[in-house]
Amino acid sequence: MPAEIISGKELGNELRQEMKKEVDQLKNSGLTPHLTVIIVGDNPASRSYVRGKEKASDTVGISSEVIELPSSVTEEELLGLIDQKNRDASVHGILVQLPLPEQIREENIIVAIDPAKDVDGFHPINIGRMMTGQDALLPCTPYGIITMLKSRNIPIEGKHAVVIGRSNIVGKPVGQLLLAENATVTYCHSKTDKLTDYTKSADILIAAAGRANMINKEHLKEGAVVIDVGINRMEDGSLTGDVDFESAKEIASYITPVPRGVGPMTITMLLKNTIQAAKGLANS
Ligand code: L34
Repeated sequence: MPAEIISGKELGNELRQEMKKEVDQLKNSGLTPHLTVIIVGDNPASRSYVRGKEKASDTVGISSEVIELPSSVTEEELLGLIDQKNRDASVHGILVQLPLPEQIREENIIVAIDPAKDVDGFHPINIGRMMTGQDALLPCTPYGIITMLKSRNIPIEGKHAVVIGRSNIVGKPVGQLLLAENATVTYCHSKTDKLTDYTKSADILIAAAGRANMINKEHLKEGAVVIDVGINRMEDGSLTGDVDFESAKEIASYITPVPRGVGPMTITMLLKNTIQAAKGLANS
């Protein structure tokens, strides 16, 4: 039986409808969640994602502003802007779209954002809180992945979850969230020897390496749940995941597509975090 497809687009839209109701209520009580998105330079992919965030905010009634800075901006100037937004009580969420130009050290930017406004969940304070099981703003992509699994009541406890990729924004934190759900977690990465030995025993496989079609049915155990985080732009302009979808769906029990899989969930969880930050619950 071919795999069931988990559409992040559909699930995201359902969740956004619920969020709209909550935002309406907050607005009635005088609180309009506000998100500030900062984008540096003119990377077309970043522009497209930021436009998606702006549109999605609008749909649920979150007020948003996008601040565009030239690629020549200095670290000092960017830090100055962040400081201003940290102090502005009408701003509940601050997001600096990554990647940043070379002259700016990403880690300096991430730690400059007030952890209570860090709707990306990238600040070491939020990462530390997440890892120790405390209230935290969670990184959007990992949070979206867990939400997709839960939406289908996919068991996590006691299962072998294999994460391919160890980035700070996806691989590392998604492994931590799966661990918190009592999975047995294995991290694989570009230096892993005999990758298939690990993937073959995965009940849940998270492909977040950024290599187009690197996973196919030969890597999978029958009935595996396959979450594809890759967004690889092909020469013809189309988007492809890290998973060969047509091959993998023959053997998986559940699979996420690219596009319309994890990407829209990343944006949906950003909205959720912005509402959370506006309510002041996280990090309080
Ligand atoms: N600070 N930087 C910061 N926060 C983030 O959460 C991100 N990310 C990643 C890149 N840099 C970031 C995103 O927003 C990746 N990412 C992201 C968000 C949304 C989508 C993809 C990546 C998305 O909506 N993807 C659509 C296709 C969009 C298209 O056609 O270009 C999809 O259906 O997968």
